[in-house]
Amino acid sequence: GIDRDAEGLRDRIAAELARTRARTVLLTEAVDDADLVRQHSPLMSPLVWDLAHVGNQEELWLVRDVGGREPVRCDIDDLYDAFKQPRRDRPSLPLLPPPEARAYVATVREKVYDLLDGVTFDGGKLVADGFAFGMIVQHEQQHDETMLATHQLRSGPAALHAPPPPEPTVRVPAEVLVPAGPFTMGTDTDPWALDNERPAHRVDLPAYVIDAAPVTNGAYRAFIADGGYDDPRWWTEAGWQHRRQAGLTAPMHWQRDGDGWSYLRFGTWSRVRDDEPVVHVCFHEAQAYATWASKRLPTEAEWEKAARWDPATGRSRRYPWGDGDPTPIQANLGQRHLSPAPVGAYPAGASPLGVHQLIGDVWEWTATPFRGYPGFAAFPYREYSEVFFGDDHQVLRGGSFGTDQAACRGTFRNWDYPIRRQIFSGFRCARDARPDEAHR
Ligand code: AVJ
Ligand code: FE
Repeated sequence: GIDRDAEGLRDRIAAELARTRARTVLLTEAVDDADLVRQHSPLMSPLVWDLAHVGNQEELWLVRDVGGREPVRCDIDDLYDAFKQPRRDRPSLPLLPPPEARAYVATVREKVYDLLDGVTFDGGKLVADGFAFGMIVQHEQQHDETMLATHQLRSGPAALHAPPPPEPTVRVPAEVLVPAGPFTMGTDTDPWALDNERPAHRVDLPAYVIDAAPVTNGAYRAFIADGGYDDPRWWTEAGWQHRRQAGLTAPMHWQRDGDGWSYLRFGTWSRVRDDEPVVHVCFHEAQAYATWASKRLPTEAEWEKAARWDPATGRSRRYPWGDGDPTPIQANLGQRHLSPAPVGAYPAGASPLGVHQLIGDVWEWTATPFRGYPGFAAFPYREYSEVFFGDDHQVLRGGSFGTDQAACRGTFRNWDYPIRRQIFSGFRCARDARPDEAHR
C-alpha cells in the first residue's frame, strides 16, 4: 500500500542522510580547526565552507522549500552561494567558524528529520519518489568528494586512512568490440536521476572498440618516456598551449624518483604502481595520450553504451553488472579505499561484453562537451546543470574511488574544465572498428 511504500522510502532517505553525514563528519574532523579554515589550493574552498554550504543547500531545498518552515538562518545565504562567491575568494569571507558551522548543519538536519516524518511524497514533482531528498544526499556526497580532493591537496602528514583496494584476480584483455546498433541513453525512470541524465533517448552508434580497462600508470609512463609531453603532434592546439603554459610534464602529484616515478597520496609518497589506472590527468593529457596511442577518447554515448547496453536483451541497465546497487566486490566507490584499484580487481563489476572498472576507480574523460540531451528540461533549478552547458566543460563518466554510490550510476554525468586535474580523473581510449572487426 501507499503508506507502507512511503514508510519504506522515509527509512531509506533517513539512512542515506545519516550515512552521508557520517562521511562529511569524518572528512571535517580528520584535521584541526585551523586546517579547516585554511585554503589548501586556490582551486578549492576551505573545508569549513563546504561544510556550511552543504547545510545551507539542505536548508534552502528541504527546510524552506519542501518543509515550508522558517529559515534557520537567513543571514548567510549569500556567503554559501557558489555562484556569488568564487572559490579563490572564499577564505576571506566572514565564514561561520568551525564550531558554529557544525552547530548550523546539525540544526538544519534535525529540522529535516522532523519534516521527513510528515512528508507523504505526493505534494508534486519536487517530492515525488523523495527526489528533493535524493538531490540533497547527492549534493552532500559530491561535496564529500570535493573535500577528499582538498585533502589530497593539503600538505602535512596523512589525516585519512583506509585499507588498500583489492588485488587483481583476472587478466583483462586490451580492447572490446561493441557491435553497431541503437541503445537507450539517459533515463526517465531512475527516481533520483538528475535533470541532465534525462530524458531517455535512442542513440544509434556504428561499431567501435573500447579499452577493456582504464589506461594504467604503466601505459601512461610509456607515453611520457616516448617524449609525449614534448611532441605537439599529439596535442590539440588548446591542449599544447595549456601544456606549455602550465609546464605539464607528468600527472599531478607525480615526481621523478631515480629511474622511475613516485606519487603523493593523501600525505604519503610511494612508488608509482604500473597496473593501476592513471589519475590526476586533465582532458588535454588524456586526449594527447589517446592520439599518441593511435586511438581517441570515447564519446559520452560510446562510454554509456559500453556501461549499460545488454546484448542479450537490448535493454540499458543501471550499471554494467545489472540494475542492482553497487556492492563492494563490484566497484571501488565510496572512499572505502583511497586510491584506484589495479586493473583486474573487479571482475564482478564487468559489463556483459567484458568491459572492466567503468564504475568507480577514476572519473573517465570523454570526447563530449557537456550539453543537454534532446528534450532536456532544467529541474529543479537552472544552476544545477543548464548554466554549464556549452563548449567550456567536458563530460566525465563512471565515478572514482572518492565517489559515493548515491552519486554514481550508468547514466550519471559529471563535467569539468578540460584543464582540471585536481579531481580524481583518468580515462580509457576508444577507436572506430575496422570493417573486418565490425562484421565479425
Ligand atoms: C557535478 C561535480 C561538477 O562540484 O561543481 C556541487 C556538483 N553542484 N554543488 C560541482 C555540485 C553544486 C558539481 N559537479
Ligand atoms: Fe554545492
